[in-house]
Amino acid sequence: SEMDIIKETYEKIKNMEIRGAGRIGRAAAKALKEYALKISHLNEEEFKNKMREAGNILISARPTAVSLPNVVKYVLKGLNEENPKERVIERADEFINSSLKAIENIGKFGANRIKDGDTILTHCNSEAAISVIKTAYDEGKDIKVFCTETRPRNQGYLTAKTLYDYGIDVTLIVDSAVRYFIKEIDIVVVGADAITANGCLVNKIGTSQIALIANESRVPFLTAAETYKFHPKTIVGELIEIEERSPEEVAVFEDKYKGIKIRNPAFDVTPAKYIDAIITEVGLIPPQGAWYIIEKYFGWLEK
Ligand code: RUB
Repeated sequence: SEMDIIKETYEKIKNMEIRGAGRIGRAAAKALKEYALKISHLNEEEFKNKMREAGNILISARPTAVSLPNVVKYVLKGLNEENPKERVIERADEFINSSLKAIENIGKFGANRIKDGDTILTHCNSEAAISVIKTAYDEGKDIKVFCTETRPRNQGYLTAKTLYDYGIDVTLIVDSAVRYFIKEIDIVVVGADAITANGCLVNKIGTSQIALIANESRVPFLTAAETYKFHPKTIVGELIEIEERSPEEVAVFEDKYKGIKIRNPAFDVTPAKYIDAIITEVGLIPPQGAWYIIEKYFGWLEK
């Protein structure tokens, strides 16, 4: 049916075939665009209702990465403009293009913080953080990168392979080895699933203990976050839901041990005080500047 593209994208995001906040956002924009093209024969009222319904389905795929509701809202804003059918398609393309451009700018700004000879630590698999690392490398800086495995889904393997393919000196470590190696690390750069109004970072589970370790060792901790990773509703006091995924991702025991409880939160919250800077496509900001970004890019008290 016409809805297939929405359902398929929903499934791929839910089962993490498509993952990482930026990729999730672009996949949702692309699905909305393709769906809009498929249902463009409907009358305007029906078209709008169907598009809103599709948006809600996509948003329900994963709860934490704010890129998902932010992009759906961005695209569907076109429904309230003249020529809504064309506008949603244009806005989907606008988002995709500007999000790719944002990654490029984040790379340039972030690379200014990487010095020749630096060893960088990253966690999980973030396009934005990888852009910073690749750009520093492209500038001719002699860099090394440590990647954590990122249990339970091991997204760190993806990062290690991507950087290795690019020609960068990469070392893979288990998540619990961060403190053991911190004295070899000059700077930490991670991505973001969401940034709150008070400058906290929501990112892959384990990020906050890395920030704590970096802070204790006076190693700068930076997060690379496009402006659409900022969470507008946190400005009115809304909290971000931390996704808890299936226990099977962590361990599967024989029946005798089924009573062992397993918890599997996918993300955690890093307090603003452990973050040296947030690298956005409009520049580096202190975590205290998060409120300003939300106010400027999402409008005060967004509905
Ligand atoms: C991915 C993750 C990434 C952010 C940012 O978690 O925590 O650090 O999404 O990624 P998951 P990007 O694998 O559970 O989706 O910079 O690519 O948007």
